[in-house]
Amino acid sequence: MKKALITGITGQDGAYLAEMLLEKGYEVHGLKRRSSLFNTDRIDHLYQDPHEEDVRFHLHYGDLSDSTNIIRIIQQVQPDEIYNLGAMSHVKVSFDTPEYTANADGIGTLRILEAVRILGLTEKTRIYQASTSELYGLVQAVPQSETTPFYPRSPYAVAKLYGYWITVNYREAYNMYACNGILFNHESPLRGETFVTRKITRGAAKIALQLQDKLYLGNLDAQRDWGHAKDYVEAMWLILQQDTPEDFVIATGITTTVRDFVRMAFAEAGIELEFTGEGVNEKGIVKYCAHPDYQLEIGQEVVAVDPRYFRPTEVELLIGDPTKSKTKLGWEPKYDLPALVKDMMGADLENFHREKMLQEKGYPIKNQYE
Ligand code: NDP
Ligand code: GDR
Repeated sequence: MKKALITGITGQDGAYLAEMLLEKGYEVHGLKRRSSLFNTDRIDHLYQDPHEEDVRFHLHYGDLSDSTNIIRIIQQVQPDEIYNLGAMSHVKVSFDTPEYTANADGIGTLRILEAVRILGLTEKTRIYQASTSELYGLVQAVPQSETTPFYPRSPYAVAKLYGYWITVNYREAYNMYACNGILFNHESPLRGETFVTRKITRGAAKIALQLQDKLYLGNLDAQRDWGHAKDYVEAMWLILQQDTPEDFVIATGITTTVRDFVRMAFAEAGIELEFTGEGVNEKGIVKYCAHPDYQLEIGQEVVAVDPRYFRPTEVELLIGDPTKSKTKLGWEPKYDLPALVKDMMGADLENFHREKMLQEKGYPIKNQYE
C-alpha cells in the first residue's frame, strides 16, 4: 500500500486530493495546523476512528514553519509521495503578511525537500510542489507555458518563485523526484470564501435569497483561466506517476473576466445583469429576473466596485497552455467553466436556503470578512 503525506490537507485541494488517494487505495497522512476552533470541515467526511482496524487516514499536528516537526513526521510516515500544498495562499493577504508568506510558502518548501534529503529518502519519496500561474505575473507572453518567463507581482508569488526554483534545484543537485505543478486558478464548492469566484457565488446566492443587498468587488477586468479543483488534483497525482520528474502547466486554455464570471453566477439563479459605468463607478444592475421565488427589482444595483479590493500590483491576464500535460500526462479536464459555475452556485444556493430557514426561525446569520 502506497503512503502519501499531504501538507495543506485541510484546504480545498488537500481535501479533494485526500479523497482521491483514499479511493486509489493509498494510506493518507495529513499535516494539520492547531487552531482554536476545528478547521477540518472539508475533510470530516474522511475521518476514521483511530481505534478501528485498517485505518488509512491519519492527521498529524504540524506547521511548515517548523523544521523539526516536519522531519519527525516524514521520518515516522516514510511516505512514497509528498504533496506540498500547505501555503498562505491568498495573494491580497500576502501584501499584509509578506514575511510570514515567505516563511511558509518559500522556506516551507525547502524544509520539506531538506527533510527528505536529511532522512536519506531521496530515492524513495517523490515530491509534488504546488506552484502557481501567479509566477507569470506581469504578462510576458500568452498563452503561458512551461517555458514562459516568470515576473511575480506579489509577496505570495515571489515566495512561490523560491519554492519553484528550490524544487528544480533539489531535483538537479540530488537527483530527487521533485516536480512543480504550475496550476492555474481552480475552484469548487470547497473554495475559500474570500477568493473571488466563491465570493461571487456566495454573494449571488445571498442576493437571490434576499440575505444580502449588494456584492462589493475589486478589479472586474482581471482575466483568469479557471478550472475545477477535482480535475486539478488528478493532474497532481499523474505528475508523480511518470518515469522522469518534470514540471507541468495545468490549465484549461480559456480565460474569462471577473465581470463575466459574475454574469454567469447570477444567471444560474435566473438573474440577468447589466453592467454600467466605468472604473470605480461601474455597477451591476438587474436587467431581468426569471426565477419566481427571487423577488429582485429590475434596475436594482447588486454589484459595486470597492477599491479596497484592488491590489498594489495586479496580475491582469492569465491563460495557460496545457499542451504538455495533455500529451505527456494524458490529462483532460472534465469540467468546463459553465459546469464549474453550476456546481458552485448549486452548492451555495443550497447552503443559503438552509441559512435562510434558520434566520426565519430567529437564528442570526454570522458576519464574515471578505
Ligand atoms: P487553501 O488556502 O484552501 O489551503 C491552504 C492549506 O495550507 C490549508 O490547509 C492551510 O491550513 C494550510 N497552511 C497554511 N499555512 C500553513 C502553514 N504555515 N503550515 C502548514 N499548513 C499551512 O489553498 P488551495 O487548496 O486552494 O491551494 C493548495 C496549494 O496550491 C497552495 O499552496 C496554493 O498556494 C497552491 N495553488 C492554488 C491554486 C488555486 O487556484 N487553488 C492555483 C495554484 C497554486 P488551514 O486550513 O489551517 O488554514
Ligand atoms: P488569485 O485569486 O489572486 O488569482 O489567486 P483571487 O480569486 O483572489 O483573485 C482573482 C482575481 O479577481 C480579482 N478580484 C478579486 N479578488 C478577490 N479575492 N476579492 C475580490 O473582491 C475581487 N475583485 C476582483 C483579483 O484582483 C484577481 O485579479 C488564486 C489563489 O488560489 C492563489 O493561491 C493561486 O496561486 C492562484 O489563484 C493561481
